Amino acid sequence: MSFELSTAQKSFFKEEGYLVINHLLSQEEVNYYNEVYEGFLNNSINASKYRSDLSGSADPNSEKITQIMVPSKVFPELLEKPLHQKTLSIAKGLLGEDMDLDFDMLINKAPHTNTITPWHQDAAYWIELPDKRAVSCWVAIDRAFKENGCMWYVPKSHLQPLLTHTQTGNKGALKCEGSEANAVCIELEPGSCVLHQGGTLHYSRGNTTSQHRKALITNFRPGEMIALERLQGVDHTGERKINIK
Ligand SMILES: O=C(O)CCC(=O)C(=O)O
Repeated sequence: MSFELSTAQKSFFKEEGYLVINHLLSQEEVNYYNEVYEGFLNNSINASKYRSDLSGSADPNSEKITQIMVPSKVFPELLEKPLHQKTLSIAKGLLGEDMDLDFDMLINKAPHTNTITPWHQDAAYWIELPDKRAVSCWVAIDRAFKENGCMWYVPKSHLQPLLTHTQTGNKGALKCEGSEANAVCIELEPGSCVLHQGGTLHYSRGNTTSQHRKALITNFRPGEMIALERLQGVDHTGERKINIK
């Protein structure tokens, strides 16, 4: 399933560090992901060993930001479906034909949990690799807007060195300095997506609405780099390894 990008889109991603692609998925496709997502959230698809609360809360009865790593390991049919196929094609178009799926994840902000995802650069979560090309594709399954926690990016931040990160809460998310003042807010319709580079500084506000804010994220890097990660035992199944400077 190939997905063509224009030269302007490729240049924007390279220069700004992020790129919006509207209507990646049809409504029918979004319905499929909603159903599968519901299975993960209510545990009828059992991914409990890959599930944690990104908020760092120690209370298992009040999950605020549900993070489920590697959903396609538990439910492999996802790999053949349009989201994985189209985002792989986009990753190849942006960063080269050697891009491959490194990992995927579900991140849901439950209603009225009002918990931010702190400012961070994804590369802070990763081991040092000689080839740093990487792209995350954040696909909105629900409409994403300011009040339920859409993504915010600092343009061109991927061109700067990695910032100092610290860990929040009980094995919670990493965080660094960042501000909405120099960021852009990316509101998305269901089935639309935003891509970002490994060094792009980003964050999301908490969910103050009465609905879920579900996102399905795929992450790609060169096949050779994935092989190097696996040799070092890194498979993104949930263990938090920190690259703190
Ligand atoms: O969904 C969120 O709130 C954060 C997602 C994120 O940080 C990422 O996809 O890298």
